[in-house]
Amino acid sequence: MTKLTFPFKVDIDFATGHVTAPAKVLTRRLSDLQGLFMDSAAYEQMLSRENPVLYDVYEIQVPEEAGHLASCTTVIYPGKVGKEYFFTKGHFHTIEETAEIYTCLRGEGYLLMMTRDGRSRAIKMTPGVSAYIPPYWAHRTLNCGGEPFVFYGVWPADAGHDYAAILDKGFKQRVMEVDGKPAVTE
Ligand code: S6P
Ligand code: ZN
Repeated sequence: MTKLTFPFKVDIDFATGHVTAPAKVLTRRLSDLQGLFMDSAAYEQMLSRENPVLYDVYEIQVPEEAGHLASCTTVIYPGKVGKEYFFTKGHFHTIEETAEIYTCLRGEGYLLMMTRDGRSRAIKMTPGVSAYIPPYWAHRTLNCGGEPFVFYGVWPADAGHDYAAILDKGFKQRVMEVDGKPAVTE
């Protein structure tokens, strides 16, 4: 760290995930997740009609340097592409030795994790559940409920995002609606 940073606070609205300044909003729409959903025909059909927002990320701004902690809320809206619930792109951290903590504030979802050598884990997320993503585990979240799924994540600010492997090979697990209920499949 080079420069002294001063303490600050933000207010988080648990219902909407909105964060007061200093926060940056990143919006991901259906068109930003090309090639990631299993049912590509359902994806193309949906995209020909609409381009909904799948999730918003409200990132609390800190220097992207070792020593700082970055954090954000993510709000995944309810919906499906075919039978598969709306999810985030998913990523490894560029500095793979960095962990992350996700705490659910609202709604119902899953945190999916996998390693490059083929291990996988899924954690069900409901309000109050705080999940630990250890170093080396890629992570993706999804909303399997009928309301916005909101969680708060904290990670080393210099960790970075590596989306390449997920865009190339996808995620090991998927969560689909089967008989009206979410089912985790490999
Ligand atoms: C960052 C952290 C989250 C995600 C966000 C969106 O390390 O894991 O802020 O960036 O939930 O997911 P994604 O996969 O689109 O970046
Ligand atoms: Zn991350």
